[in-house]
Amino acid sequence: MGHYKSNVRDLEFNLFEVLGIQDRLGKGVLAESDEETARGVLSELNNLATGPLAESFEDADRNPPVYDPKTFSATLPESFKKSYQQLWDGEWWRLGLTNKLGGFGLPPTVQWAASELILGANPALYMYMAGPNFAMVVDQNGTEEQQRWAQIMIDRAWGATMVLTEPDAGSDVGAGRTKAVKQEDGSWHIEGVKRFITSADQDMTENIMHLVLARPEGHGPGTKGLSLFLVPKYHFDTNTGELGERNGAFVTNVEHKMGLKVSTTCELTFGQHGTPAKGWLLGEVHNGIAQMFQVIEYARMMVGTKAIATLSTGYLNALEYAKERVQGPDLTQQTDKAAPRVTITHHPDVRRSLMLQKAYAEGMRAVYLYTASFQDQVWCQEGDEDSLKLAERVNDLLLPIVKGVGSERATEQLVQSLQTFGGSGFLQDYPIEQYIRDSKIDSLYEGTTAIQSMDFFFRKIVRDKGQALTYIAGEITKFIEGEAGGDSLKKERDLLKQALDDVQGILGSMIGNLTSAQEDVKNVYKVGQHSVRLLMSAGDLIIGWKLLEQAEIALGKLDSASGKDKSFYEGKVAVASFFAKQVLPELSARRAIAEAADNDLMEIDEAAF
Ligand code: ST9
Ligand code: FAD
Repeated sequence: MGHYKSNVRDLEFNLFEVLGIQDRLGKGVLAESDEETARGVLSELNNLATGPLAESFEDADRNPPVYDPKTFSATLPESFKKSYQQLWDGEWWRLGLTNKLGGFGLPPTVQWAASELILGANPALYMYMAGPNFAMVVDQNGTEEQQRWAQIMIDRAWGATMVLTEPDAGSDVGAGRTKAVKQEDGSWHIEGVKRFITSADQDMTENIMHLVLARPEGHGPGTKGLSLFLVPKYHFDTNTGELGERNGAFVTNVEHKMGLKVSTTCELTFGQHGTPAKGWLLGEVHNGIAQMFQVIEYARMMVGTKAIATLSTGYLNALEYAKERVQGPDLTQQTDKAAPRVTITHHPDVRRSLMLQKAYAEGMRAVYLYTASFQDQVWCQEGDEDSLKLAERVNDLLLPIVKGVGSERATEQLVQSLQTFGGSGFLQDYPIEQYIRDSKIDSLYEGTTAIQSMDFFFRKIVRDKGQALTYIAGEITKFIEGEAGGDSLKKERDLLKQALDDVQGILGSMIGNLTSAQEDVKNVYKVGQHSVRLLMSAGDLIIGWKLLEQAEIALGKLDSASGKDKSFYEGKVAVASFFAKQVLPELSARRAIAEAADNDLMEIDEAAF
């Protein structure tokens, strides 16, 4: 058996029993698909993920890519290339594409559920497969000529990258200094050094299209002065795609990392090795940061899903181990030295930890699929203009939760998965130590958690005038007032109500501080001190709500269920109740902290740290 333990049952529960996505299938852009197609995709991909894709996960970690500075090239391990080829040959890259570009005609909910399987089995494979998806952004924003390039990118299976970060411009993308100089033939010469660029070199595709942010000469400061350029590794015949001369974008280093080693993280140097780095302005318009955010939004969803996928397999590995590991007597017999030894699932603390891992793995899965359901509405262009706008806003509001909360909770709970293994978890005999190393990056790239929290508060709540948030709060209130789950979930609904009130309390105090910053600007520091607290608390609230919603559905099915299904539904009720009772009350303490905000922290002399 490989390392990857998937949870197709839970994916299907979310898609068909909770979200009811089958009602959307078979119509409009989804005309070609039905429930059977969607289930078939998950089942087929699950076989591939748990088998050939997972197979190279460990080998590619122990034998990472090799960089050759003489040729500016990176060579990937053979085992990994084999997995990639199988993924590519199965045409799974079509999953995320529109029908126009040759997609399977499945909605984002199914696309992301399927993505979880690849991301849990071997996440770097997914990232190297960015070419077709990035081509879609080129197609959507490009000139007629560039739309042809997008088709070439897909037809010829090219790789692609997103190129923002520089040594002095990480979170602060607008500090980027890479410049673009217009040429007489309409192209641009790009000059500068970018760093930490994922997949900027590999030996699996004949070409790589870099999507690069650079500042045209004379343009203003900040992100708004940046434009997006298409910079291919090799020039190509724009009619046939045949490769030509090498372009002047060279990988000048590949980083040595804590984890996710097979995913190359590259320094990418433009125009400094005797060959100009030629680029073409996307869509011939200077709108770089907005165009790049189309890629970023996709990538943030991907990073959150990757983290959650890893937590899920971490939990399921820990659960399997705990069911077999015998250690110590039952706590009720601790004084009896001759008492029989029990499996560690009998110990209250192990049960607590496993149930918390399950809560975050399944709760965050519910959140990312709920988020994707708003993407479904947009994908299908369902509803009037107002409801489409609302769907976009709600998706935008939830993205920092999927990415920021998903990655933070995965990191934290994977440490608990390792703990379940005792000392054995520390060994490379089990996959958990690699999971921890490989998933730590998720809270860092695509905007750190602090950046996600500021995006959540300033852009997705304040700038949105609370519209998306009001919708979510309304849905939670409806759930509570509708007495979902009847008497069986009464206590839990009360706890959810209190949690909603607490998050509103945290938010209220932050809005108050923001408003008072008009008189004393330093009050905005109080907002900055608590923005991650708000993000994590909103995450817990939505996880708690989604778990209870699942519990309500499970309660309705328990009577007629038997065997594995019965256990599955019992687990749904148990985990929701556990989370409501053991996690949600923590929000009251967090609220008290936020409401007592002061600026003492900001007054402390740096030397005193
Ligand atoms: C990175 C890559 O880290 C990591 C891994 C990559 C892997 C790639 C592979 C992808 C997978 C694909 C695989 C497909 C396979 C498919 C297979 C299927 C099975 N939303 O607030 P302002 C825009 S890359 C939307 O003033 P500042 C907006 O246009 C590096 N737009 O910002 C706005 O204008 P306006 C990642 C947004 O103060 C403008 O920006 N790096 C949003 O100038 C200015 O906004 C980062 O993420 C948004 N949320 O700049 C950087 N926010 O306001 C993190 C802004 O008029 N730093 N815009 O609408 C930040 O995000 C900063 O907050 C900042 C601040 C740069 C935006
Ligand atoms: P910094 O921005 O210097 O942040 C350092 C710390 O300060 C963080 O804790 C951060 O949260 C905090 N901080 C910074 N600014 C603020 C603020 N205003 N308020 C509060 N806290 C703040 N980039 C690409 O363009 N393309 C890629 O493909 C890509 N892939 C990557 C792959 C890997 C493995 C890595 C490590 C990075 C990758 N990146 C990529 C870059 C990545 O997006 C950045 O590392 C990330 O955005 C953070 O920037 P930084 O590392 O410069 O940290």
